[in-house]
Amino acid sequence: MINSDYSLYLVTDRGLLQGRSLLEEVRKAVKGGVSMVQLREKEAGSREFYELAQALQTELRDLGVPLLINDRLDIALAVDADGLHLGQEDLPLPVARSLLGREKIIGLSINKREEAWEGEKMGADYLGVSPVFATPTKADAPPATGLEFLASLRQEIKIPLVAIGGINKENLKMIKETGADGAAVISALMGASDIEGEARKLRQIWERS
Ligand code: TZP
Ligand code: MG
Repeated sequence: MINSDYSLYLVTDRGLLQGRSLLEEVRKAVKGGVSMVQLREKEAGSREFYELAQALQTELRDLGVPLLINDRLDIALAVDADGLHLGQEDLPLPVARSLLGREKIIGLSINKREEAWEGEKMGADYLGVSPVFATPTKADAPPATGLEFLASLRQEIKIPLVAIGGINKENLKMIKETGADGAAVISALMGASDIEGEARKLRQIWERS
């Protein structure tokens, strides 16, 4: 059984690393308190994506931290990743489930109440509420849902909710207070020169809120 701790969820973007090594930065982030990692590399070709996924999966399995693959079911299967994260435009969740099986984690991005209900009904393991705040990191993101949406969803949805979009040290406490199970971040960690220190700060805020 995979340990599903969504509390501090790192989503990768090598574009923000300014030449730093992805593997090394992820290792440091985990040391600082990241509990889950999603490989999301929009610019990578299939071969490169596969090689990154393989290297990360080997590393993270040793550290006991799950690796999810963004969008690419084939890559998730090829490296026996712990799970897959799907958007509304990606493969239908039931199709991914039938190929990955019950044991793997499948997450779904949602921006609307109906998408959340449907995701829960289809058997998602968690929902990525996206984006909670406006963010420059994802240019094609739908409008921000805001905190009230997240809090109200918490009353209706039983599966874990992970907030994403514009989350940082200043607003993490408010995310926790909605009852969300976790916060996913890209720039707050991938853009930090001391990723381990930043992860530790976010972890502390989460634990103390
Ligand atoms: N999906 C919704 S918002 C987002 C994704 C991938 C980007 C989140 O990045 P950041 O830098 O944490 O706002
Ligand atoms: Mg996608």
